[in-house]
Amino acid sequence: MNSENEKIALITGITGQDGSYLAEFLLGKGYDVYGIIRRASTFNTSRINHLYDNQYTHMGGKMHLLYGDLTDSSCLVKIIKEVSPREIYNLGAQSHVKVSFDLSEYTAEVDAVGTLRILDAIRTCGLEEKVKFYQASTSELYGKIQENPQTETTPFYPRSPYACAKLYAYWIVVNYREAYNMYACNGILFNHESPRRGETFVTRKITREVAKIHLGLSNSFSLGNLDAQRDWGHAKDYVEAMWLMLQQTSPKDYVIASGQTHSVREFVESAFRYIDKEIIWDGEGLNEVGKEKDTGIIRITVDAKHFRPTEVDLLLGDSSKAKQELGWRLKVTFEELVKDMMDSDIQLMKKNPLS
Ligand code: NDP
Ligand code: GDR
Repeated sequence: MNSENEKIALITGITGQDGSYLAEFLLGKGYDVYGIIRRASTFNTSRINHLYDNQYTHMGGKMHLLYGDLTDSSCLVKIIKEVSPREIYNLGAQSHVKVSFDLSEYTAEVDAVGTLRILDAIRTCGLEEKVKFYQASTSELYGKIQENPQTETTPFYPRSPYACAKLYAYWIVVNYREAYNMYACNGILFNHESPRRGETFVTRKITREVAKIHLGLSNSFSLGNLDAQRDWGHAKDYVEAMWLMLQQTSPKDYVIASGQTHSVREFVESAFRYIDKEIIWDGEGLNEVGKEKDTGIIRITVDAKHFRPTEVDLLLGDSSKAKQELGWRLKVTFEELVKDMMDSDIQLMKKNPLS
């Protein structure tokens, strides 16, 4: 099936933040999009329902969902054989850094061996010369920072089971590119967020909590390390970079980042500024508390349960290579990102205050 059409993409992790934006982007470019979804006890397609239920996409036969899992080699072979994609975007992962300390073996199964499984499935189907492969690599590879800002040549020093698994995935992509001449790229993406970001990542946790405070539904919440610094961009901008990497004449690895870094504390301040409140900070480490400047009613506490056994203190990426070779540009600024997430969470909380 599909052997003549060049615009066929297969996405693992289509139900996630990036998968949903990438599916939208590719459908907009006229692709047939196939997505692998996991069986779950409840619906897990809320981020893509608007695409799947849309008469111009699903009903037009452009969007297809198939059950599968990165831990199951035979299903990957079957899907790739059936779909015969021209581009594969491997976004599926156990993507939470802190959770990876609790689920270390599973994280390795999905994020490391899962990548190997999909590369081998491409070869088993004899498609290594036809398929272009994108791997969702990460700035977490840099971990304990060796140089600032980080580029494609900065040494890696992973600091979590998640990052160690992604390190294996990074190198197996490079190895298969060199060994089998496959068109396979690593996008080393720095943190990117959006209103569709999972609720347990720090930016979304903050925008949800500040939205509740704005609507009078809460007056406190807790965080972990306020000093961690991240290079945050908008997911919509970053999925375009994934596609651009697969449209080149030769496969390479690229850093995608905003080129600015902000602490978790600064993200909190920015979210409160959006609702016209100022937070003042007092104390240090586990004693640190943020309070609303005028009344002190709002309190943000630091709780040890959110700390990681090993932390990545600072990330700051340099995307010069992507700008020069891919023509990629960041469109959404840090302040616009916070605004987009705050607007969306305020609307969501108004509709469903218990969410
Ligand atoms: P999400 O956590 O939002 O989405 C992860 C996706 O992977 C979900 O669709 C999830 O399915 C799927 N998945 C999880 N386990 C499996 C499995 N065993 N088999 C198949 N699919 C599975 O992540 P993001 O969208 O934020 O990130 C996409 C990718 O990019 C990930 O690989 C992540 O590690 C990487 N990355 C993300 C960055 C970011 O800042 N967002 C930065 C750099 C890299 P389900 O919905 O069923 O749980
Ligand atoms: P990260 O994202 O680990 O960078 O991985 P996350 O938002 O989880 O943490 C960012 C930083 O915030 C600190 N932090 C907290 N984090 C969470 N989740 N919850 C808290 O309450 C909290 N308080 C402080 C963390 O310690 C950390 O320093 C994300 C994921 O999307 C990965 O899949 C991806 O590879 C990287 O980004 C790039």
